[in-house]
Amino acid sequence: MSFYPDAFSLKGKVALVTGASYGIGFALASALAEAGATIAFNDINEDFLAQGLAAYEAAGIKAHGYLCDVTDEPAVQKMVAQIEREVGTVDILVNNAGIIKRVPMHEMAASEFRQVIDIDLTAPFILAKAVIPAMIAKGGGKIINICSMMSELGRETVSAYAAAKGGLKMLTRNIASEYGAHNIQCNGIGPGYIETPQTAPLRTPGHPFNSFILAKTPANRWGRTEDLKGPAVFLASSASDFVNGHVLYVDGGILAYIGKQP
Ligand code: NAP
Ligand code: GCO
Repeated sequence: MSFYPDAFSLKGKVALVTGASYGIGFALASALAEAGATIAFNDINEDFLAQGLAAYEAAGIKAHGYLCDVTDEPAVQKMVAQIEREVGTVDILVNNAGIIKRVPMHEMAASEFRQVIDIDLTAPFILAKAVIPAMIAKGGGKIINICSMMSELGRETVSAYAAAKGGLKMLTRNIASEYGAHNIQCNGIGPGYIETPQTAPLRTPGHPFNSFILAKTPANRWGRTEDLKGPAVFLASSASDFVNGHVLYVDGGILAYIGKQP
């Protein structure tokens, strides 16, 4: 096998991308499909699932869609078993589904905090637990957890999200540690500030956060979901077989930069 492009090929692989009807998940799944993977994805909302299937079809991708709440362990185990029957064993898991609640911590209800932790941290555990046994039996696999700037930094109003994404970084490292011997590589992608529905409230014209982020980003722009495609294919492919427990930040340089002088 020549190194390039074979090492980056995902031909014959099955990828499960959670929460991938649109946004970052859709872009990641599309990239994996373009590299040859067969795509399975889920959504918690039937209408969004249908819209996602139509969007994949419009992009020339035959994706397999499943209605599933990633926090519901029995439902996740049932979905993974259905994927194994209908598509094949999951070779690549991308834990993308996630939410954020922007509330000052002292005003946040514990139930809101728990909901963010449940979706952004407990669910990646549930999904990884569901796919790892078959990956071990198959001789290996890839798990990619979608982390965040908040895996490294805090800011006002995102306490639950930062706690979850910080935990997700350590869950990534622990899965890498516990299953590396089974040829399972678990890594993270830490997107910077990306133009998606999740950040739309921060990008309204004149919103002070918009100029703030541009001043904190050496690239002087918001990220686009396309910026995440190459890192995803790399971490899903055999080109990264000796990369394990790493979080690849795709942030335009935010974490390296003190910020533009006012
Ligand atoms: P988004 O536009 O809000 O999409 C999130 C997706 O997750 C939606 O498809 C949503 O489905 C799904 N989802 C939420 N809860 C779910 C559940 N319980 N079960 C199944 N699916 C569920 O978010 P995004 O901006 O694309 O972000 C995707 C991931 O990247 C998240 O983990 C986010 O934390 C992370 N991230 C985003 C940015 C950014 O700047 N956008 C930066 C760093 C990291 P519904 O639409 O049906 O609710
Ligand atoms: C926020 C944003 C961020 C991004 C992303 C940054 O309110 O600060 O939503 O959290 O979503 O996680 O990496």
